[in-house]
Amino acid sequence: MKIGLIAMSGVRVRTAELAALGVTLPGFIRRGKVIASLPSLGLLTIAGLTPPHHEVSYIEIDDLPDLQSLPDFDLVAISCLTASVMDAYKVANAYRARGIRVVMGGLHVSSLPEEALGHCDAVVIGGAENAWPQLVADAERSRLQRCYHGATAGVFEPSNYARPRFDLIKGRPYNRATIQTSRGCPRGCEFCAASPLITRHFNQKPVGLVMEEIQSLRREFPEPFVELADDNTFLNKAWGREFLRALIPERLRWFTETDASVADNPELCDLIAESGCRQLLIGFESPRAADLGEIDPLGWKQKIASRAHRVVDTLQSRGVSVNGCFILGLDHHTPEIFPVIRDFVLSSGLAEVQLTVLTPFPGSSLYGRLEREERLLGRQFWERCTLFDVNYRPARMTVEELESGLRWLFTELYSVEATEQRRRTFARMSRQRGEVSMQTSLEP
Ligand code: B12
Repeated sequence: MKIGLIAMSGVRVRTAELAALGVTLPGFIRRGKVIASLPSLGLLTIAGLTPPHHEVSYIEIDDLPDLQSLPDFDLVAISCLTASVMDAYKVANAYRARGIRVVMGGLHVSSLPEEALGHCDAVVIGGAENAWPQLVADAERSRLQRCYHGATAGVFEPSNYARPRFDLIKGRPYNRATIQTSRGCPRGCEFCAASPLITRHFNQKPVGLVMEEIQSLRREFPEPFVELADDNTFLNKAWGREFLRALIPERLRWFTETDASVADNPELCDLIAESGCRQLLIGFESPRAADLGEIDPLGWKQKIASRAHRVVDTLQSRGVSVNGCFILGLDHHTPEIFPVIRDFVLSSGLAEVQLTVLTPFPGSSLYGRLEREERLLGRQFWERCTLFDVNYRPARMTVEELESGLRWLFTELYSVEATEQRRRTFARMSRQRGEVSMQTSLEP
């Protein structure tokens, strides 16, 4: 069969003023440009799971093209996130109108399979592992079922695992590529809409397998900038040390998301710096522990909130920049939170900052709670699930106050001056310890 793997790609923001602001704010637009060019690791993994006698093509769709111009296949597999699912449905409908079978999967589809089945022939709930090979065999015999369930445990065991097909993107102009070292996270954050939506367990890839993937990526992209597509890379500190020791000889530049507990482990931090890590993205969510109640049911983030400055200092003094993430519109937030976050960012010396609004993605615990509390603004607001558009009624401010506070904070923290100031502070912090890396930029 000829199988078309279609990724709904690109970054998205609906609120016009924010989109316009993004064009002029260097800190924001720089990160936007850098991340926007990532390929879909999910579909490259699916390509790896496909028996070799099938011909697979990998296509990305950012803005919807003329749907008649899309190439023909025997089977089309579409991957999308919530923000792009409505576009994905249009692509699916167009293919089905031509009599071409369409399969969908990913985080949104796994949360709302019935909705997706209104637009496609079959869905995979969960990861593609342990589902895709059967699905392809069924499609080959024209016996496609409506619903397949992927593995949620043992995802990286040999019976389920396949190496992503990086050869499919060879020569394309990506400025970075993703490798996944783990799937899932046990921290239980209420807003989480990442891989815990597709796996009930924390799955860790053996270090040897990660290194093989890095080698395989390097055959296509000799000097890659690697972004680890994990939710929380260094949950397991012993695994982390083993991985980083293996990574050092590779002399890679890399980035990942993890939690603040890395900073409790000086040896791990030394290895992170030594192995070429340019930046760690860490969710502080709010500077005040008291704000974190609802979103942190296990109390873990509340415990470390008072140590946030030390976390930044521990990593940045080693030359690893920290991208601190803050979520605006938590239930304890009043309009006073905006200057509080600005002051925290400035006083901590954070090299980079990510500001987003609380977003009820379907499938998340947050969505369930806000739905029960009748605080969701409308139904099927999927195109607004961008992390920048407000889709719910905040508890202690109006929607307008949240939107204007976000715009204010954007201009305060993503201006040329603020961005330069953060770079200088980071350079000073890393110099103080005599570390080598002055590189603050995520750009390869
Ligand atoms: C890389 C990445 C991107 C890349 C590439 C996305 C892509 N096409 O895969 C880019 C830069 C384009 C991107 C953009 C955005 N992203 Co993003 N991104 C990520 C990131 C960091 C890693 C995703 C990843 O590679 N996972 C690993 C792969 C292996 O997993 P997977 O894609 O889920 O695929 C598996 C299964 O889901 C399944 N599967 C997936 N697709 C399909 C399709 C079929 C047919 C089948 C059978 C199975 C299947 O099989 C795969 C293997 O098991 C995650 C955060 C994280 N830490 O995970 C956020 C994340 C996915 N992004 C997120 C968001 C919000 C966005 C944006 C809306 C941001 C914005 N404002 O623009 C946009 C939306 C883009 C769009 N067009 O929809 C949210 C998604 C929440 C949600 N439920 O929708 C996440 C979870 C981050 C977060 N803060 O919560 N993103």
